[in-house]
Amino acid sequence: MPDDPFAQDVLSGLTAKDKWISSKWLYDQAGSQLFEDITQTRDYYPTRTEAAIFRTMMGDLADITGTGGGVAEYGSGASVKTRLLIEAVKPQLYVPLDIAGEFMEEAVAELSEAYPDLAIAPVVADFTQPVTLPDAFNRLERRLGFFPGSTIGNFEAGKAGEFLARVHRTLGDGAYFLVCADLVKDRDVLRRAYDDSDGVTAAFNLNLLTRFNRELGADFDEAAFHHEAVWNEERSRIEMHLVSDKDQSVHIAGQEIDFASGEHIHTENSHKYTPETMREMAEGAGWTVDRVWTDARDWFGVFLLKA
Ligand code: SAH
Ligand code: AVI
Repeated sequence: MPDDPFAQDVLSGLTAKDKWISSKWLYDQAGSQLFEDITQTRDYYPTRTEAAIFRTMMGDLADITGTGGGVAEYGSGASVKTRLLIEAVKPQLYVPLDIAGEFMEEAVAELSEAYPDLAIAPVVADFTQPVTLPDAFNRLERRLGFFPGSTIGNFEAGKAGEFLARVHRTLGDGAYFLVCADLVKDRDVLRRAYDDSDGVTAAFNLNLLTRFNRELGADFDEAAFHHEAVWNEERSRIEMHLVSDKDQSVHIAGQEIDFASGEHIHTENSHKYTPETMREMAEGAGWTVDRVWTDARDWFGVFLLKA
């Protein structure tokens, strides 16, 4: 087995009986940009629904949490919606945290230009593991965690609760955590959002194979796989898969992997919650639910948790 965690994860996922890859590996430089492109498609409703909720509630949030403290954002990506939060809660320190370091660096450069007085201390880390926030953040009296985008949905159901408990320990007593989750809705709306008519989500998913070729010396033919999005009713989640169009063998990190025609690589879960299932999970992880904001259609929920 190679030392690199990416190579190890990919090899163990592709040699499993049911092939799978953790969705955290979708975010290389190209994948991070493709996600931003998804947010601009007509079919992907979560980002614009969430941003519309933010525009209505950020003033109330600032009244509750106070201003001038620290904000730590998990999976910050391009930090676009963060601006609405920064302008309302006026933090003195912003800690973006992401696995995609280079993409985050570019986002930080743009934010520094827009907010020259804001101190920014980026952390490159994998939040499926324990993470350490900078001392300068931990020392602040007002600490607010921020987890937008419904990225909580990308954890396995049990792992999302474990993550919330870990963040509770990391942020500490008296902290707040603003967690945003996409809610259960009509399955056709969901399916379209994950198989958009512009093909951007398909490109985002297939980019994983391009990444394997570039970073792991693999020889995937991207044209011999296609993107599929399926709603799993029992588990309340949209799943992304890459499906092999034929019997084929692929080489990766010194191993040969066989694919039967129609065989799947499961590449992402996107769980959809209800206000009740989110509350239950947050309380199980030691949080109190302070406020919940949704849109008029109840498509998306913004949950303010208090430690
Ligand atoms: N917060 C932004 C981006 C969401 S996309 C928004 O709401 O639009 C998900 C982000 O989480 C990406 O930037 C991705 O790189 C990051 N991410 C995914 N898995 C991660 C992990 N395990 N650890 C840290 N960051 C992760
Ligand atoms: C980042 N995450 C919340 C997105 C989602 O909706 O699960 C990633 C994504 N996958 C396909 N489209 C968008």
